[in-house]
Amino acid sequence: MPLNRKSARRNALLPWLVGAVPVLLGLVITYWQAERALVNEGELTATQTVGQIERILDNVAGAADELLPLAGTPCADAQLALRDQVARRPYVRSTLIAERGSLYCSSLFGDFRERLNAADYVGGRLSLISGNSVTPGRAVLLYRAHRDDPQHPDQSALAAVDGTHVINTLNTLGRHNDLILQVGADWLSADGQVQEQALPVFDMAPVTVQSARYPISVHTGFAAGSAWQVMVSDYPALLALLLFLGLLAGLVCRWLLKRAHSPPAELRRALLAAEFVPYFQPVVRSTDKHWAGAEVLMRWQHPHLGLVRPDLFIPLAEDCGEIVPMTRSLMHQTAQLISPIAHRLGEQFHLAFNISAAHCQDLTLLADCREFLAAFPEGSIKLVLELTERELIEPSDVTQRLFAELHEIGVKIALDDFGTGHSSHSYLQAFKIDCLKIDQSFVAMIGVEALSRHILDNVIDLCHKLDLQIVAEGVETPEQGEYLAAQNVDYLQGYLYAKPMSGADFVARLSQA
Ligand code: G
Ligand code: G
Ligand code: MN
Repeated sequence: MPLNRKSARRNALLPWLVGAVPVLLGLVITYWQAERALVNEGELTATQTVGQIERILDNVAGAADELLPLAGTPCADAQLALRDQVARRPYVRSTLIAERGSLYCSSLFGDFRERLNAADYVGGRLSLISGNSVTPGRAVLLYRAHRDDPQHPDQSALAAVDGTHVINTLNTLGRHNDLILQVGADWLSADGQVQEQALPVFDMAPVTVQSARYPISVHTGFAAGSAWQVMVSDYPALLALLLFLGLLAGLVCRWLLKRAHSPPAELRRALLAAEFVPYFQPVVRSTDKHWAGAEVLMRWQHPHLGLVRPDLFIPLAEDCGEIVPMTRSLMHQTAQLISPIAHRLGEQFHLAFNISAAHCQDLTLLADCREFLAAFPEGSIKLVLELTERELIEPSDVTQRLFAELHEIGVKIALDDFGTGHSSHSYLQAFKIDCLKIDQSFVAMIGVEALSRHILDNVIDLCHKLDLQIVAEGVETPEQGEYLAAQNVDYLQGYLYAKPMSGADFVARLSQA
């Protein structure tokens, strides 16, 4: 059924929204997980880095401590011991000894002279420099062992580590993160640069781990967007699954929406919303033109489309079986409208409902008719069911029983659109037909030309021979009405007498009478 534009737009949008929910939710959770993984990774790698650099420092500190007793002795006596440390310790690049603020002997040069400024050493022990005269531009970490007592005034032994060892550690342990070694105000990053300015600021998950044994700390953290990179590189299968789930959710939603708005579902919705209402077209007696009854015609009071004609939705309702509860609803509404004024109606006022093949598959119609009749005082109305001749129903055991029992409770059966189909005498008997409704196409032949009128006369003649009651449909002119009355047609129905009208109008007209 057609929908209005606003709800159509909403229905087109909804699957996208539903599909986006698992994707967005999954992305949020995965992002959060990636972020936590980065924090853990930062803490772990910083701790590992501190441990690794502590091991390097232990190595050089061992050299300095061993050489300290030699501080103060002449360089010629100490030089071999200085070189011995360089040769035996893997991380020691060079060793030196100093006395009273002056370096005087080195493993590389032997005798030499250079100032030693104790204030350059953090805690008097450790200094990070960007290079020295041997390897300018290559970072060096210097460890200093020191003693100062009356026998050994201000004596030091120094051991130097090539920065390359530290830089390698920073590079191997920092996979997603930059690791930085800080010694006092100086810091060394994985690119080998020693700097003194402010430490870089990390956008995400900054961590600092300090050594308990040396005056060093290691900083790490992540650039903004690292969590996204980790998501893409570490969870590709999960992301694919999220997309798949989103797609699935969207498609299922679209399918459900389509089903909910399928024509049969739209009919069910309309039925629940009581949008199928009865209209009434009076049927008059041909003798005095008084109302003898009415045919109940279904109308769909659609919220957006207005009043929908039955030929637009009855075939669909018949196909999907919805016609049975729809007709039941029509009967309920009719009983509610008419039963309060039943005492004002003439004897045996006819109320006719149209039924279709779907009604003849079981006995529910019988129960519906019983319920309808029970709403009225005994004998005040006559219930008529109209079967169309356009589509004849296959007689079966069920129809046999159904129509026999309908007959027993006093329901009359009319054959609608008579003359348009091929009902036989046995068919009329099988369905216990009481009344024939001559199709309006025959009535329209009156006054047109003689040949057509002969066809009508033959149909009327056939009706008389079958000895059944006759209703003529589609009477529009007084000439047609008079002609049919003269031919002893019992009842007349058509615009000449009244058009189909709403329940309220019908009750109002009945009450005036
Ligand atoms: O009322 P009229 O407007 O336009 O009806 C059109 C067709 O719909 C007619 O052939 C009539 O028999 C059929 N029709 C109307 N109401 C019902 C109904 O309640 N049930 C069935 N099966 N057909 C109906
Ligand atoms: O159930 P049936 O097929 O008899 O349906 C009656 C149909 O005929 C309804 O659609 C009703 O609106 C229509 N109808 C009733 N009276 C007249 C009439 O005088 N002229 C025309 N053209 N249609 C009519
Ligand atoms: Mn009818």
